[in-house]
Amino acid sequence: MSLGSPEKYWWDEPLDKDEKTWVTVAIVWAIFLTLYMPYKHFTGKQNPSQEYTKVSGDKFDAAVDKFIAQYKVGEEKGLAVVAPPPNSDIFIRGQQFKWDPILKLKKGVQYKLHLSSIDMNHGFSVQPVNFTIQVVPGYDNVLNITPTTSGVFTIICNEYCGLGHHTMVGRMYVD
Ligand SMILES: [Cu+2]
Repeated sequence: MSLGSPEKYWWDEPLDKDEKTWVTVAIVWAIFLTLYMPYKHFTGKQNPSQEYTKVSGDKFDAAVDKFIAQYKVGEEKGLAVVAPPPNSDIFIRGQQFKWDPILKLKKGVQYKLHLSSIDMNHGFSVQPVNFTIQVVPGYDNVLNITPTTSGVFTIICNEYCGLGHHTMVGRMYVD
């Protein structure tokens, strides 16, 4: 028995009707999603627009220390608790393995939040509101934020940053 030789151009055949349908569906869906992402950026409420500026780790470190010295009201778990005035520049520093300092904010008041890391990439994630920003060393993420809910919020790191990653937990108070 012989199997014979396979057809030389077995792949060079017109598309089947089902194939055509699915390829069309996939392309239409991809185009829809591509347009939906920028649309949601502007109309959705989950992604705040932000600005980046370059900043050296030393400079950011010094700015955070100054901010803490200026508005410190207490201490908790070895971290400074800071209560900045409304409409001020506020800072959170990411580093292995803490979010520093702990902020005490007021509901309905706008602040200019500066976020950076002084060692490596971290993921700034506020729970349970699920607000997430990637924090990269060398860049100051500047966000105008207005807390809309009061309570105690937990800040976790959602970018693996080393052995103590799971212990990188911060806190924020809004009242
Ligand atoms: Cu981490």
